[in-house]
Amino acid sequence: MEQDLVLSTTQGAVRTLTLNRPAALNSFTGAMHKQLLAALNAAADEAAVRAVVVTGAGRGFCAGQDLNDPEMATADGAPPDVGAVIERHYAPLALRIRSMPVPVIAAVNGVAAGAGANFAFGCDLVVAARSASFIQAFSKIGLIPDCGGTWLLPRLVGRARAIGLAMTGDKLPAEEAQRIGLIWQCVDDAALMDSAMALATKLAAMPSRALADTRRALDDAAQMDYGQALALEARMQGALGRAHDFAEGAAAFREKRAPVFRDR
Ligand code: T3D
Repeated sequence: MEQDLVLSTTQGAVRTLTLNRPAALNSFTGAMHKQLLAALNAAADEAAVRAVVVTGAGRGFCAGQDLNDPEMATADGAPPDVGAVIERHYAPLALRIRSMPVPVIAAVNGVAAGAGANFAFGCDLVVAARSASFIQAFSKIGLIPDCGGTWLLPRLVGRARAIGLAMTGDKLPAEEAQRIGLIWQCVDDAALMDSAMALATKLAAMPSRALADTRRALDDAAQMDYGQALALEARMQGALGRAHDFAEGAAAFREKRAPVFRDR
């Protein structure tokens, strides 16, 4: 029987996905990648799901690639094709997170290392327990940041900090990660899941399509000059302006009532 390497629960409009290999700090195997991608696709396809929380079982969030995964072994003892593993698993995961039709919140309950850290940073908002930490572990084993790290880190914290974190591989405590703007919020350990759920519930009641387009506009604008970004805003705003949620939001404001959004 296939093991549940990713647990899926739903509370209201919030889907929580829990990485579930606690004995190996939820490090990624090929099998866990497949289950995670399937779970994200399922959440994306269900209209009733309006926010996703990802977290880890046990004391860790995710320790990156499982360095013992049989998928990394080659029959003749030759070096593994790490690039192929990235293309097969990490790039699709990073792109899936960034194209979700609803906000994705990482609730980082413990150490997030290597691709586990960059998987979290690729999410829309990162809430971390005070005891959690982030490690760009790649340099210690002769690799470069992956799972989007080379793109995400300098954009989140600037080149000086990005290269410092990536080259040293030093552990960055959650409080410091919040202080330098790498994550959204650091909270007491006991408050982690309540804080993440409160944030997810708030976002789930908001206009999902506009939130997903906000992510897309910020990502796309980062590659553009000012004029191109203004044109992008006009194009996207034009489409949103014709959609249900804008009419509903504006009507609800005028009528002094709570809006009911449905676009996705
Ligand atoms: O194909 C590719 O490789 C390309 C993709 C690369 C992406 C990457 O993510 S590369 C980076 C891979 N990750 C790492 O190098 C991190 C390795 N882990 C650590 O450095 C430490 O475990 C931590 C700093 C994350 C946590 O340290 P600590 O002292 O809290 O825990 P621990 O005792 O080291 O780990 C607990 C258990 O988890 C332990 O198992 P055991 O001895 O109790 O049976 C340990 O072996 C296991 N574990 C932790 N990380 C991994 C792992 N097992 C396999 N792979 C891991 N990455």
